[in-house]
Amino acid sequence: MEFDLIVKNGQIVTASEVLPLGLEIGVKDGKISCIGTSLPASSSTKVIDAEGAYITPGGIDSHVHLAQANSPTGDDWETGSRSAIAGGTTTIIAFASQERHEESLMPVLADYHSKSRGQSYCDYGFHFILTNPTKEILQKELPVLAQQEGITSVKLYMTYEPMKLNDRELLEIMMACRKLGMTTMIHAENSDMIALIIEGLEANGNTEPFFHSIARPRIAEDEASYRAISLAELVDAPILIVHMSSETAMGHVRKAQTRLLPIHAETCPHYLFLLSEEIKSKPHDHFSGAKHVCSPPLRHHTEDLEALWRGVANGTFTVFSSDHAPSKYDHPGGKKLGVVDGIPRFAKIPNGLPGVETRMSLLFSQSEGCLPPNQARLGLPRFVQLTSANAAKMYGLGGVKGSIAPGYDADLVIWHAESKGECVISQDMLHHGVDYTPFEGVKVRNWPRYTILRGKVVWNKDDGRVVGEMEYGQYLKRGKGEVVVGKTGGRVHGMLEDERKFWMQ
Ligand code: DUC
Ligand code: ZN
Ligand code: ZN
Ligand code: ZN
Repeated sequence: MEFDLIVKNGQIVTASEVLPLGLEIGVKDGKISCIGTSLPASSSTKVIDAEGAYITPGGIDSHVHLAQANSPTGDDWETGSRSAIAGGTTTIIAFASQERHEESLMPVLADYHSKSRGQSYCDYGFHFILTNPTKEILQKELPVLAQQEGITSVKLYMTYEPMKLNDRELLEIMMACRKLGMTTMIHAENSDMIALIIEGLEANGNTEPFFHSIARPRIAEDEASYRAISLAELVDAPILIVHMSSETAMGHVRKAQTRLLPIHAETCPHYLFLLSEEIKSKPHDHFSGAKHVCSPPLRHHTEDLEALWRGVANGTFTVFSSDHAPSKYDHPGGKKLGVVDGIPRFAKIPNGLPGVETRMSLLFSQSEGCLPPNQARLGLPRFVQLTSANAAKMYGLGGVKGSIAPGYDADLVIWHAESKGECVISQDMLHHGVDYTPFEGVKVRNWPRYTILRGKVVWNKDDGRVVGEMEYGQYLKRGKGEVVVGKTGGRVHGMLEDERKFWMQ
């Protein structure tokens, strides 16, 4: 066998183990063809010496917003996917988003394909955001998406006036998805609680950015998460609750998992590293809190962060995604979104933070890859589960992405050995298209030295630059998702299973 690439002298990490130092990865035609020792290099084989560093699967970021109509100043595919590979992410799953008035998903999908085709540095797929789930869409179009387009997941909103769905709609979609082996992702916040509070805040003139975190209290997430779990249980559907930030809501997920319900959860870097303190006005920039406005909002106390870190370590969270949802802070002409007639209005600030590039490094820095076991927040296999392996399984990329084993795509992150990768995150080092990072000043203990996508080096930190090409990223037709936690169809509770047969279509 003649290899295109051999990566030697590294320590391979998978979702289940850390392999002994010195195993070599042989790559042919973009795939890992073998893992062994003393692999033969020919004159045309590229050899990379990992210098004893850890090698993890290329990151899969399963929650990324690029070029959506509702965030006109955010990243396009070029800047967003470039940012991904510079941070060790080789696959993103972004959103194609239906607007309420749209009766068919097909033209929407065509539009999202045309914005991304030939314009991505990394491999990518789409989830569909459904806001108008007609019978036609559920019965005729979803099967086409799943079976022909490789789109096997949807995202649903329980909040935001233009997008929110009622419980009946959520149930209908969950049932349709269950039949097709699709995964239902849910943004869980109680819309009416939030609307009531916003009205009161505005009436009292409390409109500065910080009030965003008051407008969306934990209880709104707790209630909606519990409701989403109950709806899923009723119809025996696997779900994933996205961007979770609340300990109580996480506890609802944990309890459901203990009962073997297929309830999955996601959290994001900002909920583990940042507090609502960030949203307060700074003396030098009255509006700067807008840089940290996301939903659910950053929470108030370090105990909130600690609770989520426990969920990272103990298996409650299935995936750790960036929820990269960028909007520029400053706009040409000095205009800021969220300032209306010179007055800051938190309710008009676009929700979401950029983070696709910093996700891998932030979590790796807290793992046994950088810290002794008694100080680390998580082990290395858990790091791999959260940043790639579980997303691959859940979203139908199992066997292709998310592991370092023969037959898988050769998507790799080679980290720095020892402390050579330490750095302080700053806007100047990042590759996204927006004008700030919410993690400015956060110290990380390592940063990807090389990112390799299907056997090609696409990011080289030694050179300090992206070396991949924009046309190299491929669209991924995904298969059916696997239930990673719990199970469907089993006897998990009793009554509901017995009764469902009388009514479920
Ligand atoms: N939901 C997301 O998934 N991203 C950004 C904002 C939001 O509400
Ligand atoms: Zn959301
Ligand atoms: Zn002020
Ligand atoms: Zn999002």
